[in-house]
Amino acid sequence: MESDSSHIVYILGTAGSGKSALTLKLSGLLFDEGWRVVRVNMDPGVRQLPYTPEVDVRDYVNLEQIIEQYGLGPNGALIAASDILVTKIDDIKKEIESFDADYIVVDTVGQMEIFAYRSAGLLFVTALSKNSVVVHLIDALLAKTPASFVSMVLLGASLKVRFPVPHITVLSKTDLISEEEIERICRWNDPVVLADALEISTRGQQRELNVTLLNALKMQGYIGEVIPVSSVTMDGMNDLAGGLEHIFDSYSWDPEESYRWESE
Ligand SMILES: Nc1nc2c(ncn2[C@@H]2O[C@H](COP(=O)(O)OP(=O)(O)OP(=O)(O)O)[C@@H](O)[C@H]2O)c(=O)[nH]1
Ligand SMILES: [Mg+2]
Repeated sequence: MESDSSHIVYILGTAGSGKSALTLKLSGLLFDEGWRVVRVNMDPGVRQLPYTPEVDVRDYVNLEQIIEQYGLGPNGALIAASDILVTKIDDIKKEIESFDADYIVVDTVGQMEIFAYRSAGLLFVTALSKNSVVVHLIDALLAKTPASFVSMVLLGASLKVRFPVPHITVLSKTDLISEEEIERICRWNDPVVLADALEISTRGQQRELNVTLLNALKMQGYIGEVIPVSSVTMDGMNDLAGGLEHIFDSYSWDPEESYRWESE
C-alpha cells in the first residue's frame, strides 16, 4: 500500500444500518493489522457513539445551538449544520491530516440523504483525499425479499452516481438472519438468479418495474459482489478489510478525469 496518502473509507447506509458499529469494528481490525487509523464522526446530531472519534464534526458545529438560534426542527438543523460544515472543510481536513493515518474511517450521518445528496458530502469526498472508497451498508433486515434487495441496490446505484469512487456493498447485521438467508441474498448479485427470484415473488406492475430496473442495473454493472458482515460476531470483517486493501492497492488517480479506479 502506498504510504504517501491516507485511504479514506466512507461508511454509508440507511438509518440504523450499522454504520457506527462498523466504524468501531472495522477500524479496530485495521488497527490490529498494524495500520494507523483515524475515526471521523460526520454526524453533527449524534448523541452517543460506540467509539470515541479522533475527529468529530460536533467540535465544529453545535446542533442544539442551531436549533435554538434559527428555530429549526432536527432535520432542518442537520441540513444547516451540514452547510456550515462546508465552510469548515479546510480546518477539518487539516485536523484529519495531522494524524498522518493510513486509514481514515468516516462514519456518516444517520439521515443518509444529508451526506449523500446535499453538496456537503460530495465536497468532503472531493476535498479530503484522492484515495476514497464508499462502503454502502445494506441492512440485512431490509433486504430479505428480492424486491427489497432491488430497492437497496438502486439506492447503492444512486450513491455510485453521486460519488464517483470505488464502492463496496456490504450486507450488514448478518447475525440477525439465518445462514440460508445470507447465502440466498448474496446469490442475488447474479442478475439471472435475482430475475428468477423476482419472477416467483412479485407479480403485475411490481414485477415489470423490478425486472426493468434489474436489467438497467445489470447493463450498467451496478449489481456486484455483496460482502456479508456482522459487527457483533465479526463474521466477514476480514473479507471487508481485504476488499478495501485490494481496491486501495490498485487505486489510480488522474486529476484530469476526477476520480478513476482501474481494476486489475
Ligand atoms: N445484531 C447486530 N446489531 C447491530 C449490528 N451493527 C449494529 N447493530 C445495532 O443496530 C443499532 C444501530 O447501529 P448503529 O451502528 O448505531 O447504526 P447507524 O447506521 O450508525 O445508525 P444511525 O447513525 O443512527 O443511522 C444498534 O442498536 C447497534 O447495536 C450488527 O452487526 N449486528
Ligand atoms: Mg451512526
